[in-house]
Amino acid sequence: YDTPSCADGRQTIVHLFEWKWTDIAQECERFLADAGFCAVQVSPPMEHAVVEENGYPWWQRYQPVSYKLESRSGNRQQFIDMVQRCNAVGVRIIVDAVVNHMTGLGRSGQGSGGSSFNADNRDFPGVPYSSLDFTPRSMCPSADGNINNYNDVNEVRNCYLVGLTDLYGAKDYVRQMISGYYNDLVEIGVMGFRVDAAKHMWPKDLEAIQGLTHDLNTNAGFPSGQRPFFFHEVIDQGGEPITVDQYFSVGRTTEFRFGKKIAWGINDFSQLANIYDPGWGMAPSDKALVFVDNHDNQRGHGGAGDIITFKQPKEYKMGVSFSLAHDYGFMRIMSSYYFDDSDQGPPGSNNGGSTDDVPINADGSCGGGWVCEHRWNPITQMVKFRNAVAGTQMANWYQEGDNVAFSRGDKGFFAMSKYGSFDKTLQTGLPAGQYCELISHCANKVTVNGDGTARIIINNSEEPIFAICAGCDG
Ligand code: LAG
Ligand code: CA
Repeated sequence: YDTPSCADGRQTIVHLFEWKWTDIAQECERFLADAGFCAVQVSPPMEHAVVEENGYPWWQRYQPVSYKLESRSGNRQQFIDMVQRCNAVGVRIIVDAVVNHMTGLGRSGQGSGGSSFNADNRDFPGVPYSSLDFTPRSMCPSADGNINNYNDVNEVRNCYLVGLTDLYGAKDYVRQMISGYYNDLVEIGVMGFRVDAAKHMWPKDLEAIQGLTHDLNTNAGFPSGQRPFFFHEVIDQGGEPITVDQYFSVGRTTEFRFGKKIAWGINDFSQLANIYDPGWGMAPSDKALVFVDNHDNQRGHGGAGDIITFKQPKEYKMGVSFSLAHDYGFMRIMSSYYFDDSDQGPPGSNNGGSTDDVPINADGSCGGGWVCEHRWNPITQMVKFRNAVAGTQMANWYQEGDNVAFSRGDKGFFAMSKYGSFDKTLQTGLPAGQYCELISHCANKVTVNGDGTARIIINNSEEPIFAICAGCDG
């Protein structure tokens, strides 16, 4: 479950948070394929609650009503069309799977696909689930039924996460419904799953559900016998009994400590060494799904604090570029929309209507309130770098004050200077020759000498980043 089936050795996924299926299909064709992205993580595609009183927030999509593919991002036909068009250009789809729970208590009415439901009666006829399919209250040790004490594993996994009705994953029927949802998506041609709130599910239940899930669809271009890619959202920052290693048998885990270490390191470059800290319990590289920020912690929800986001563009470009140059983990890029309020849904959603399209400006940036970090120049360019250096290790580490540099085997060399002015001869580890600097799109050409050294010059205060790689033409 650990290995993403990327086309052509591609190394990076992008979360197109709250994008519509029609826009994602276009983005695969017009940008992501050429830019060398492996896959898109999409917002939860299942039918969800419609939360008018909070102005149709983004988080209504984390309250499932049924597994019908009818959501704010589009309908089933549009979802299928997106998967087929993205697969056709070698870009895969990863589904955000919300399977720990259904809607919040107190909620009833109709979901985004028209199914009725009543959470207090545990009645979700669109699946169908009844009261028999939810964790018995007697198994939850907390007084009010909610998760309050993160030191009690039974509480974290058997009680209500922020008041959300908790599915009973030990039950065969529940496992069949969830794997049925997965199999429908696999049949359509998706590559894998981000399992939402996996910390709140028992690993043995996840194992059973995944065991019932089919191999990837060969008609969608996947090799025969290939298992879906799974990564589990486990917020482990140390100090709690639930740790990422408990999930290694069922796939990768989100590594929230990575984003913190990047934020600290961008603040103080001397902390950029040893980003992977096994002593802190961080997942080993081949088990880690890494990201600088995600849709929760960028707006103060799960795992927030000490995080850099698009709201500090220069620091963010440095943090994501350094991460992409690094050899730790499988990397996800966040692609956001602008917001003032942490509940706020995507552009267009506040009127209850559908999400706005994503307009692309003449200069390649996005308009209409979409940030599109994945189209920011250094980020796009470093995605190419990561593909080019895949499989190599870091070497020739250099850090002095506000400057840092390192090589990736004999395939690439990266440097960064916090205030954008650097001029020094360093060992690059590269074969002699002329190289195109990637961030400048080859406006800067670099000569690597016979002994592997090169004069590294950075002179750009907004994008103070330097990268060269073998076979990269800018
Ligand atoms: C996750 N990780 O474990 C998601 O990444 C996170 O975004 C989800 O929470 C959470 N699990 C449940 O899927 C989000 C918001 C919550 C929101 C929840 C359900 O961060 O704030 O809760 O989705 O929509 C909301 C209200 C709560 C309320 C609850 C139930 O904010 O105040 O208690 O709904 O009605
Ligand atoms: Ca649970």
